[in-house]
Amino acid sequence: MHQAITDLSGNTLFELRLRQAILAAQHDVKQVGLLLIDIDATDNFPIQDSALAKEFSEKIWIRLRAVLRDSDTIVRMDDGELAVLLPSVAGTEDVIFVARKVLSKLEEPLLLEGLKFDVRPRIGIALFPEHSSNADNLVHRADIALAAAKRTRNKYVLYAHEQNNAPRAVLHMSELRRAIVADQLFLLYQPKIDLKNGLIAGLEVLTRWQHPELGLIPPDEFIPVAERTGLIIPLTLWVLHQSLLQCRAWNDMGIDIGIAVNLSMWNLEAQELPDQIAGLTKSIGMPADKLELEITESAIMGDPQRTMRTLTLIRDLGVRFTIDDFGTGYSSLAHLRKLPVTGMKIDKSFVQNMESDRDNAVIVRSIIDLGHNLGLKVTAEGVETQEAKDMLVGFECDEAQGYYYSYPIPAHEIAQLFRKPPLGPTDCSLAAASFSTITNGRNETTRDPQAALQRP
Ligand code: G
Ligand code: G
Ligand code: MN
Repeated sequence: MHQAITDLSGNTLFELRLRQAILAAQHDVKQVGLLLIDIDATDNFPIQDSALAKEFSEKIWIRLRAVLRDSDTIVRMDDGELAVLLPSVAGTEDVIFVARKVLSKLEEPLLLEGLKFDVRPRIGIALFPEHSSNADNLVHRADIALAAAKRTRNKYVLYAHEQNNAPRAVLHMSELRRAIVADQLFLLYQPKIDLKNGLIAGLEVLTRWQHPELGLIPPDEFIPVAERTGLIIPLTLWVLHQSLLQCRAWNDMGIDIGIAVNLSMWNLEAQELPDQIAGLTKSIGMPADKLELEITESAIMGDPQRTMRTLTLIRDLGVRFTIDDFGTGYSSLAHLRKLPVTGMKIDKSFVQNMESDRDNAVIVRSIIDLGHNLGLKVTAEGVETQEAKDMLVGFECDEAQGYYYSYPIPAHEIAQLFRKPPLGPTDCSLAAASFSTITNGRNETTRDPQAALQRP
């Protein structure tokens, strides 16, 4: 089968099979499922080694065959992606089931010539006729879903019509309410690094929504819904509760670290928030100084007097405040001085391209000086490169956060970061150094999967 297919042009044969399947399904209540699979080149995979690459793709093929039915077609598309055609499925649940099966099979580490490689597949899913009424469009739809999977770093994404036109209009309040109750929300943590010693200084808590049909939804999409509908209040309490519990668990493991939770403007307008935070920290048994709250400039400017009262009450509990996305809002600097905040985070739009954009570098440097003159700790977010990091060190910035150090990652990976030698707080720049040796071709020394995990 492999031979027969690779001898033909993949895309042509696939088109034929797809049309056949669609014709058949038109006379049936069944649907046609399409999986587009992309296998991430793993960090240490020597792509130049064509013999090894060939063996790699053959092994992947064998794995796919092992979990699929004989009636399913696999094709390597011209752009290197693998397409799997499921000619007769009952609906989305069937296809997702197959996608999961494929993922868990493909994800087993692969041994080639005595070397172990991680396999990181991502799948885009589309169905006929649910997502498209013709073959061409179906492939395109699966491709859009695959792009979404890569973008959101989700293992699989089912095509949703809304992905075609950027903002998703269909997130409903009732669904979000259910999501909070039904544990569809989960938290990721992104380290903030102390630039003086390279150690993890704190963790920002970032919320994600795993929607049963739409896949992973980023906060940019559901937080506005939550704010419009008032659900931001229970959502934030859920986030605070879960992350404080997690923080407690880490502390019990000997990991001494604090968390930073994002708040919305609406949170600061709720009179109950100080009492709720006091209640949570007390019942969970976490000192309030392990909690930091990130608030945007616009949140504070909404109703300065009222928010000032709330901020002060919460600050008096021992909780710290940081101004988030600094530089994007319209804060009055005079007002800023009076706020009970201890830190500011420079918005990532200034930091991301500061190596090449002189204006941004000047802005970043000025914000750092401004922050220091106000007695604030300054954190740069969106640090993606070593050059940016080096510039920030030169500017005497206090902390850095960004993909250069780590993506937002699940709690268990945070614990592993801390478990790496030397014991105690993890040296993140050390993790970065061992990663770069991995990317320079085949790694002869010990490979550290945890170090590699944190970086693109
Ligand atoms: O993690 P990501 O880059 O997708 O976050 C996008 C935005 O969503 C950020 O501005 C972040 O502050 C915000 N965000 C993430 N989680 C939460 C949360 O739990 N509450 C609030 N209010 N905002 C959040
Ligand atoms: O607005 P706020 O600062 O809360 O946004 C934080 C979000 O920024 C995180 O959720 C994370 O997904 C995103 N982020 C963190 N580091 C980087 C980075 O280095 N580059 C980019 N593009 N986004 C980042
Ligand atoms: Mn933030």
